[in-house]
Formats: sequence, C-alpha cells, structure tokens
Amino acid sequence: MIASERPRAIIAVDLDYFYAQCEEVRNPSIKSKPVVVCVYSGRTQESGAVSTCNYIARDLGVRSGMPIALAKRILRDNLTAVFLPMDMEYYQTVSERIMGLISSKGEKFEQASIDEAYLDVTTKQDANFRIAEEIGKAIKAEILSEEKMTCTVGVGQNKLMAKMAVDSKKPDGFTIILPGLERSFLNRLPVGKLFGIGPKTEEKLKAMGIVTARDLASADRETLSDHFGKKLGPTLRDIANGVDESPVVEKPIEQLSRIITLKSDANSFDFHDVLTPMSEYLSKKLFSSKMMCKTVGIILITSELKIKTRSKSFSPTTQSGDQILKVASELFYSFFEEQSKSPQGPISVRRVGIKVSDLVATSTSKKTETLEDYI
Ligand code: DGT
Ligand code: CA
Repeated sequence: MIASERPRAIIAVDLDYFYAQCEEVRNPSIKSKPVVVCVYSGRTQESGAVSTCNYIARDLGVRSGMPIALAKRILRDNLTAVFLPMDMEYYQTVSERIMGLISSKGEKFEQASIDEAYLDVTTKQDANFRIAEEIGKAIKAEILSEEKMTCTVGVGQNKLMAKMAVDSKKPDGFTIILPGLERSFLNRLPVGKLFGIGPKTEEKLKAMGIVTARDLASADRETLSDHFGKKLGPTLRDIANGVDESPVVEKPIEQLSRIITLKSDANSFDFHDVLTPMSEYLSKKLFSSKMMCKTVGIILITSELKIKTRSKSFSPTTQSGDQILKVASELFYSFFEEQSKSPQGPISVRRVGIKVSDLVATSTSKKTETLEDYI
C-alpha cells in the first residue's frame, strides 16, 4: 500500500473442490461418499489422473494430479467411492452463472480461473472492512442458495492478502485480514505457504537460511536481488510483507467457444442439428458481452483425443447466430471433404465445437465477464 492512499478492499472467492462439488450438486446422493473426478487418457479404464476430489476423498489421501490407479488403490476398501469422468461443459456452465453473480456485487471484477475470482469493493468500503464483510457473506449465501454450493471467501487490502485469507481456511471458509495486520498474519508461515512461492523458490530460500515469511520480510534486499534477479528478488520480499499493488483487472473476452460430445462418433458431417443451439448460444453471449466477431472456428476432437481446428475470418463483423452457423457448417463440410480424400482414411470424431474470436466491442462500455476457452 502506498502510505498516503487509503487501503483497498478486495474480496477473493474460491469455489470449494469445484468439479467434484458440481458433481455432488447434480447428484446429491454421492455427497456423503468419496467423489473423485478423473481425466481419463482413454487407453485403459485406469489410465489418467485425478482432476480433483471432495474433502472426504482428500481426508483418505487422494489428491489432484494423482494417477487414477493410485486413487483407486487408496480407496480400494471403500465400496462407496465414486469415480467420475470430467464434464467440462457442465462445470463451465455452473462457473459462468456463479461468476455472473459475483461480478454483480462490486465495481471491478476479475475472473482468475474457472472457480476463482477477485472483486474490488473499495468504493463501498468503510473502516474495518465491515461492508466488504457483508458483501463477502452475501456472496457465500447466494452461491449456497442459488447453486447449492459452498465456497471460500477472503478479504484483504490487496489480491495477495485476499488470496492468503482464502488459503488459510478452506473449505467453506471466511477470513478477513484487516489493514495493518498483514505482517502478523504472514510472519509465522513457512515461505512455501506464501502465494506465488513454489517449491523451487522455497528450496533456494531455505538454502539461504530464509525459512519463514518473517525471515523473508526482513531479508537483505541486495542479497535477494543477487539470488533471484532485480525483478523477482524485491517481489519475494513484498509478498512476505503482504504488499501487492496489482489491480483487479476486468479481462476483456478474447474468444468464446462451445463444445459438445456427440451421441455417437461421427466420420462424416451428419451432426448439423447440434450446431444450431451452439451458434445461438454464442450469438447470445456476444450480444450480452456487447461484442462482434471477425472469425468463426470449428473444433473437432477425435476418438484418439487429437484436437483439430479450422477457422475463417470475414467482413463485416457479426453477432448473428445464422452467420456463425453458416460459416461453421461450411468449415465442417470442407473438413470432412478433405478427410474423405485423405490416404489415412476417414477420421472418427467424438466432440465438436464452435469458437468465435477476433472480437471487437460494439460499444465502449466495459465488460465484466471472462469466458475462457475450455477444451
Ligand atoms: P479447493 O482446494 O477446495 O479449492 O479445491 P478445487 O478442486 O476447487 O481446487 P482448485 O481451486 O485448485 O482447482 C479448481 C479446479 O481445477 C478443480 O476442481 C479441478 C481442476 N484442477 C485442479 N488441480 C488439477 C490437476 O492437478 N489436474 C487437473 N486435470 N485438474 C485440476
Ligand atoms: Ca477451488
């Protein structure tokens, strides 16, 4: 914080065990069981990794990134354990609704990932973050009542402290770090617990005798710069001091996409019917984001999980569902024409999608929404 400025009030929201919680919401009967969401690589029933799992599975030792075979071994005596494949379309839809809800509560909104966001509520702030607390609690209550989902909320005077507040108590947590209390909150933490400090940096710091945030907060600036460079060195010290001036930035939407799994694999263009709702969805999203697109692309995911894309740019820009549908259909048609002539024979396609990109604003008004590609 710059001393003369009054502190900002930043809220961080992180949805708990997001993909696994989405699965619990869809099927509440699994809520009391270990739930493991898997990214199957497709070769065997067990090849692939754990994407995430609920806290019941975590308590038993399952973790994100772990091989599915290991998670199955850990849970082998638990006959109730549920293993599910990822369903990104569904998680993306839930995320979009929740992000809409959060963004409506503050003036500046930044979506950091599919399940994390920051909200700047500085102008609504009073002493002791009382209004920020109210807004944070309202966000938690609304996500619970509207989506039946718990989340963790942190409040601090910058994004770093809001995030540290979130990480200090999960799941279903709510933590406020008042301005001035940053150092006492951070001091006792090992440096590896500070947001932005990974295992490699932690090791390097340890070798220099810097173990806790307290050590790092008062470490010699020159020594840090010598070891980590002129940019990272001072940043590390700032992190340990709870200093972070990065603003909450509303990221402009760069592209929008919609992708679905076909009822059965296709080796010709016989899925026109699924393209109409996708084009309409993209058209509506462009409209609500006050954007027009210059490029329409298609996405095909083969049964071997290879991704193929084609795109076409045009003028003038469009928002029209019919135009998106027309260009996408032409691209799909030529793709399969091309494939039919390929010496490797016809291709088998499992998932298809449409992407609109090269977006331009229809007005100068700012957008408050980010929808990322989710292949
Ligand atoms: P938490 O700790 O309650 O916030 O749990 P999550 O599951 O929400 O974890 P988070 O916020 O780190 O990640 C959000 C989502 O991203 C998560 O639901 C699944 C996905 N994800 C996280 N880590 C991995 C990973 O190692 N591999 C894959 N494929 N997906 C991951
Ligand atoms: Ca999360």
